[in-house]
Amino acid sequence: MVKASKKIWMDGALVDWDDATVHVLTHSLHYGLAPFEGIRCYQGAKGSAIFRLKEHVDRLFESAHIMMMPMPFSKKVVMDAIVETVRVNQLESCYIRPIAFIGYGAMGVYPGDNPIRLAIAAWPWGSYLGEDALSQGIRAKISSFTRHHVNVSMTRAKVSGYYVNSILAKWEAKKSGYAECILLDPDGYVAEGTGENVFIVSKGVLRTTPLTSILDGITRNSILQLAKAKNIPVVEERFTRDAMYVADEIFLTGTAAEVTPVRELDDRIIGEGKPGPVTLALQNDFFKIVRGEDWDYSNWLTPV
Ligand code: PPE
Repeated sequence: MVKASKKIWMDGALVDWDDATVHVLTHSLHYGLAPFEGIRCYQGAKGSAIFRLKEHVDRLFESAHIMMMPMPFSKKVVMDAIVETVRVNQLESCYIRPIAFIGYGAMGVYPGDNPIRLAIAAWPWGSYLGEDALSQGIRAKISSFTRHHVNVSMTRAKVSGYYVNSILAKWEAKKSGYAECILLDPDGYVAEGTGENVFIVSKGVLRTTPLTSILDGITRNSILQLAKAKNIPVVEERFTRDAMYVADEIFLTGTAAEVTPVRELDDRIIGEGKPGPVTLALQNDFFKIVRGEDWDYSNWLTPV
């Protein structure tokens, strides 16, 4: 159950949590076109700060642009509104969900000039993939569902409707007793998790899927930068599921999932069956940065 906070920002004003409702004929509810973001705010030594706010707002606007949805507010207004939403709710660390959607008006797939609306909610959200996921790693499977073909879904856009694919895959994984699954692209190469990007470490080289059939994850981008700063060789190229089976380490990245090690894939133990050294080093760097303990990356944080 989501833990309610006090206020939600809707179309330019803060309303009470319980009043943030929409009409049942809201266009996006029927046809799934709602660009959204997931952002985290962390409590650190110097107070709370939002991680890579600008990049998340840029991606929200890119998603809307891809979907031919003119955003009703400027980026500056949206960034300020996100900070304000965290502040009024007096949340020290939280997850922030801005969502743009097509409102009430015409029905039918052509949205015409229905209003474009924007809401921003924030609530406390702990570990995404279970209690010990970050420290022990998770058990994952390869999904029987295929990730979107790039000319069926615009995978660079983070849009609600695309998550039907993720929900189906997640159900299958959970029902089979796994914490998460990884989807392959239509050519059979590794794509991404239901809500995470995928990394493998093989013989000291860090590999991740290229941006062809996946969401351009902001955590992924952060990890790539951190790995380069550590002089870890990094390759962005396609790889197969069996390359994952024989990898020394696997981990998933995402705003919600943060940096989650994978200790088992399709019932095969990965590496030593526990988070590996490269994963742990990058995870450690990541958490230091989000908690404001690494000044080199203070420009990734927006104080609340
Ligand atoms: N791929 C997908 C499909 C995805 O949904 C996410 C984020 C990522 C990669 C990683 O992107 P980034 O957060 O920018 O590093 N998934 C969001 C939604 C999760 C949910 O269940 O809701 C998230 O992590 O906020």
